[in-house]
Amino acid sequence: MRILLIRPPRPPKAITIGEFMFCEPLGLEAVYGVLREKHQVTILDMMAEQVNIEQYLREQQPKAVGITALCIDVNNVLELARVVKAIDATIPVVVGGTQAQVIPHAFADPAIDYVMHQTTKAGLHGLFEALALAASNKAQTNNTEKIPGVLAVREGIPENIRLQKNEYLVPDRSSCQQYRSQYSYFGYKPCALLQTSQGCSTCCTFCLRWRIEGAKEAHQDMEVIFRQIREIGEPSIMIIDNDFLFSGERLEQLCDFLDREKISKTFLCYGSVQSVLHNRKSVRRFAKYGLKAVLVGYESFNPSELARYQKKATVEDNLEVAGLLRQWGVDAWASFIFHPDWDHADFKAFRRYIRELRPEISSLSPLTPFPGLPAFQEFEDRLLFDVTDYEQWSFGNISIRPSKMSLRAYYAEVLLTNLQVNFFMNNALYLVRRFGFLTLFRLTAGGFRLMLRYLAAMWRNRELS
Ligand code: B12
Ligand code: SF4
Repeated sequence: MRILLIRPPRPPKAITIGEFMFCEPLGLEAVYGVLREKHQVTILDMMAEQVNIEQYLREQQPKAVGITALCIDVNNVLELARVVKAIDATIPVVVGGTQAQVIPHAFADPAIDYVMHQTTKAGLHGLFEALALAASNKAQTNNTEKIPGVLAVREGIPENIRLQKNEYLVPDRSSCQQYRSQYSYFGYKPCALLQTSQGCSTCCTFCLRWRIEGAKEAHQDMEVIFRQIREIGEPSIMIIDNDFLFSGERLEQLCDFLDREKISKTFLCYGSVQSVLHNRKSVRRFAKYGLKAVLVGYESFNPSELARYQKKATVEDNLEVAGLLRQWGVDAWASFIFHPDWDHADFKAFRRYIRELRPEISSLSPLTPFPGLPAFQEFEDRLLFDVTDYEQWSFGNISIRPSKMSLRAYYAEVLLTNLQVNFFMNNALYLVRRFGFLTLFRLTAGGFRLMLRYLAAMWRNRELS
């Protein structure tokens, strides 16, 4: 069967990091890797390629369409599904991805046929074989209720669906060959993504990762990872595990492999403060084998906030790790969360702290209490928009009414902090030295567009102030 898998275009209003970069659609590549065993599959990445979708569908004539979705994509997905149905109402539309997993109800729409809320190899084959059979018999598919992870929209989506972890599926990166030169991670372009484990046992109250991937780390066999590294053509790889520095033993195995096979690549990864402290020797060795930047989730400058988020590191640990990484020639990129209970003094203290920490790049997001997370209950009565206002749930938007100042004043503080960080602290000299002028220009332009989106959001929300 001819299957078209689509990543929707960037939503017009959402405040996202997409202003700076976007990466390969790893989930769709994983689905492709399974389905191409039995079907003819194509990926259309609408973040990378602008197409007239009606014309494209007429030319490609898919017999089934699969669309991947994050929360911010819901409206785009529904719109795409309606276009598919307008062209040929018999083409089944299947939605998968994070949003299908965490809020499948978002896709209870006549234009959607199936929602895959848990993705496994067996489920993918089960569903698409049933669809292929129905297409060849020109009949409706009736026998999907026993397929694991599949919800048939016409039968209604039950209220209390248990969130279940997806199977680790090896992505087929050749599926996006025509787009690969566009995928980047901050200044690293082209850059591939790699996942070596799932889950996180830290279970921070504001984070979806442990809900999506499980509250316990599940590591993939290193041989599976080595095979992928051998195949990746890009000079840079971003490892997307919650904390790739977690196991000294695995770091050593990776370094041995890179040494043995004489592979020279740049590696970026997420890493925790505690892992750097525990595995100093191995992290330092990894730096010699290509580790160039660690994205550290510092989250706050305030000890009581760190405890409330269930972060195990202290403010002092944060400073020590920033120093160690710098000493080893590894950039410490920082991510922080703006808490809705900050007052003007907190914002000032935060800007002071970040100057002391001196991260080469910082990403800042307002606390977002996504439905289903412990933080949601805590802030439910202070939400500024509805749960179904999907595009707003970008993790870049201010979603909780501030308690210590007006919304307008809070927006101004967020803007000022973003301005300082993006244009003064994410220092231009560093960006030019590391990546060259073009990248500086690309990231600065992204910073401007992000500012404009904040200003537009501020304007839209003016009546809430
Ligand atoms: C790496 C990552 C990024 C990277 C790379 C993303 C990219 N490809 O461009 C960067 C940093 C660029 C990024 C950006 C953003 N991200 Co992000 N990201 C992640 C992270 C850590 C891993 C995602 C991943 O690749 N997982 C591995 C793949 C294999 O899993 P998967 O996509 O879920 O796919 C599986 C199934 O869902 C299924 N599947 C996927 N698609 C389909 C389609 C069909 C038809 C079917 C049947 C099945 C299926 O197949 C796979 C099988 O295992 C997740 C957290 C997490 N652990 O999930 C957050 C996460 C997905 N991101 C999130 C968000 C909000 C964003 C941003 C909007 C943030 C912002 N403000 O800018 C942007 C939007 C980017 C965009 N539209 O592409 C949220 C999504 C919340 C939600 N409910 O949707 C998450 C969960 C993190 C969080 N904050 O909680 N992100
Ligand atoms: S913020 Fe990081 S440490 Fe906390 S649960 Fe999420 S992935 Fe784990």
